[in-house]
Amino acid sequence: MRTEQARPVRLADYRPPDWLVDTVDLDVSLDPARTRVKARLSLRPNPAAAAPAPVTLDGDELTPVSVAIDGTRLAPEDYLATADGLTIPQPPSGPFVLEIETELNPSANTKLMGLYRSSGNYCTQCEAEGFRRITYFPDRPDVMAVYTTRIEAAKDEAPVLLGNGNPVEAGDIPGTGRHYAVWHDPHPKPSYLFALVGGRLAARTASFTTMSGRTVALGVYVETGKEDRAAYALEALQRAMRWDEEVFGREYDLDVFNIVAVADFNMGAMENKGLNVFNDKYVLASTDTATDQDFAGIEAVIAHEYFHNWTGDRITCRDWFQLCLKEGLTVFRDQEFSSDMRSRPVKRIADVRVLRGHQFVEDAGPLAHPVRPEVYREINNFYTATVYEKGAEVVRMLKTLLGPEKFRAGMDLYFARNDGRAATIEDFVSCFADAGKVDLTQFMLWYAQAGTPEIAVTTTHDPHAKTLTLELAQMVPPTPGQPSKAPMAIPLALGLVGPDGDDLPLVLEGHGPVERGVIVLTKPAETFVFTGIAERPVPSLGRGFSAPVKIQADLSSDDLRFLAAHDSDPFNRWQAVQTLASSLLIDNVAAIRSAGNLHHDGGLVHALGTLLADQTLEPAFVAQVLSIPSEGDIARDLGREVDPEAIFLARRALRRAIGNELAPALAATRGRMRTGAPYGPDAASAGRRALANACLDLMAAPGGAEAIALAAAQYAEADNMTDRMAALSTLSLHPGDARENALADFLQRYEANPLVIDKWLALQAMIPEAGTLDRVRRLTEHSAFSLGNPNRVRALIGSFAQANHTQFNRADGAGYAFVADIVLELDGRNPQVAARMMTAFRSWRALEPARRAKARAAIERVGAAASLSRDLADIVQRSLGDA
Ligand code: B3K
Ligand code: ZN
Repeated sequence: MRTEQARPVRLADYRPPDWLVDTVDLDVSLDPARTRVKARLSLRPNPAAAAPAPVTLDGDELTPVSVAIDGTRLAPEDYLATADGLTIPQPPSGPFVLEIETELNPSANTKLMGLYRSSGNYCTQCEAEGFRRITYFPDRPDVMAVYTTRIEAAKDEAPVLLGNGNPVEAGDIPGTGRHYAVWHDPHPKPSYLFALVGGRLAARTASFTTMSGRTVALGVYVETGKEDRAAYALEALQRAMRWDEEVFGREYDLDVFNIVAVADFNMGAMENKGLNVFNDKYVLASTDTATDQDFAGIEAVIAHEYFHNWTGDRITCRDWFQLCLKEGLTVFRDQEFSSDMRSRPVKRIADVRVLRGHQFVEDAGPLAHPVRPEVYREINNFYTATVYEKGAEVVRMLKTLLGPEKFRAGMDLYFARNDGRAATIEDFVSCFADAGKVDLTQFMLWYAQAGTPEIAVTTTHDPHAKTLTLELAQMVPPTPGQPSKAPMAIPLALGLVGPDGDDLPLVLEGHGPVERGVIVLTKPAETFVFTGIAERPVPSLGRGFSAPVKIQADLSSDDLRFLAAHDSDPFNRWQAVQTLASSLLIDNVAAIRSAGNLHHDGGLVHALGTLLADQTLEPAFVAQVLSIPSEGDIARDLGREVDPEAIFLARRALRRAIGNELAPALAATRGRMRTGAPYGPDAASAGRRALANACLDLMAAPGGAEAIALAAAQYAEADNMTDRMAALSTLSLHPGDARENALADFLQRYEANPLVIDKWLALQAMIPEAGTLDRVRRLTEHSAFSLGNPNRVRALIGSFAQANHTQFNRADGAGYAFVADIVLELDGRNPQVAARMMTAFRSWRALEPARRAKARAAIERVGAAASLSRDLADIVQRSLGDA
């Protein structure tokens, strides 16, 4: 095999399909190595297309068996079938029925795209282009058809057979040991939403009564024996279904909704119509196997996939450039759901941490791309933080600009106008322009321009005129293929906090009161004058993180401490502490690099102490405040000349200072938070655990024997995974017997549970010590590890490459070389996962010169390998592309 030459696909080249498919009848006879697929497609020429055209269908690694038109088998000269396509040069001029038979080997499918096996069970993954690995098809989302699927299998191998839509019929095939089931999905859908499952599975079931009184049978299917860990997922599904009715007016539309959890899955989960297939990481949970974070993740992903039923399935994407149409919107919806189920401010802080930690980083490097890309070589590489998380921010900005009522009206209009369609971003945004009677032309730049806008703010108070003047300048940095940018429409939610801590009325000179506290920047530079301001207030800018931008304001440390104590916006209270910590850390990184003395910020530690002592605050919020900027945050704020070792040392010094200076307060708070109540995964008790464990971690930061012993005791005595894992994570930062004993104990306790062992792999991969690379190398040989399972790879290799800044970026380059070797090995087996691992190099240009050269060499070595998948080649080429 040679490196696959990928032709770029461009949005500008979009053409409607030549042929439409009205119905698809599939007959799939499952067999480990020889699965037979008979597809019966009713085709008709697309009235919207040009002249009569040949039929060209996509395929990928297919073995054709036969082709027939209207019941007559085609002679070999009448068609061309290869592994990757089927062409019928002279099809009938009108509608016809095309029958195709293919043969597949699901057991040999290590790419986990198309039909494959996981723990012996059969399952499918078709998004983005996996259906073409099952049968020849116009595998593009604007071809929507009604599917009927007959699945047949050996009864002992696959007693459970599931498909999209509603069950129609099932029965035995006498004398063969085989049985079948027929499923019919009345809703036209694109091929990427097709799914089938067959296997030895057990279900937890429930029913849901929709807002109009219909009954839906719900099932969460897991590998037999794991059903007691599926209860939380099922409850989360019921909550999500109710919430979508209440908040978006969206009702479910089939008689059944099934979820199947599988152990081998390339991503989190998949929204196939009526049959969601999940990575079991986002289904299985119990008190002693899952952390609070796992429970929250399950709730969010279950909801996300369910919400796709309307935003993705009923209204799908015209083409893959429109991916954010369903993903950004559905992430926004799941964020809102979690906010309503849990704490809104804490959820917002957590989401912004993720956005900055992944999307801002992506936006600042060679893989930056717009929320709606204009070109791709491999679409699977565009399921990114930009499309998902920044895409969600863009939807959120629409809500901020329009206000909640008009936003809801815009959503209603979107559903009404586009139900059953394959839509575009223009279709979406025009609904908000119409419902809100606003011009969103400039707003569309959020979809087209990559890069994180930067806003510089200067404030001037004039006590005589009683005005506060904000001068704002915006700049969008250049990104690959986009050297210069136009100014964006940026909603900036703000407040002016008066000396007593209360918000002052916002009245704009020449305009009057500011509606909902939101001003909109549209020009490169502009000035806003607020009137009636007698005393100098402290501006609180970008409240609730109203836009995905970086704000550089001329606020003093005193101002920031004031906001930390008084801002009515909890997000900006948290942000004020982060900003204070970040500037100290950046100073100290410079000090370390020039062998100077470290600075101390007593004011910052005091501010933390005040927040810690404030018992009116939500514990989960205080936990977020205590969690100072990560190494990744500091690297991103620096943006250049990144020296991960200096960053680590500066951060460790601050954590030690906090741990030392606030020791009694931390211990007291931890004591208060540990109520001894039995474990429950609810947000309030999770928040108490988060705060208790944040305290423990800081208490142990200075490395004192007493605190380490406390962590060891918590590890040993914990009655839930959250507390046990938190203690282990604290211990992992302190070399010694306590750590090694706990790690050994953990393996022994949870050996039989791969999802729990993933935590053990990940934690060790993140230890910031020189010995870690050897440890990770040894772990790749461990029986608990397998390159064939994406969860194991992400836990061990992903954590090392993406979350261990000092060791992946070892000065000797050995971390880079190791990851490059693994990526090359993985690529032959699972290109999607290999490409994902390779994105760990995406910030290489920001490194200091010595590391930069070593990282570049590793990327170039991967690029020079004899045969690369299209997925990996694309990441390598773009990583090395012009800055
Ligand atoms: N739509 C899927 C992701 C598919 C990824 C294909 N490479 C899950 C989701 O976003 O809900
Ligand atoms: Zn999604």
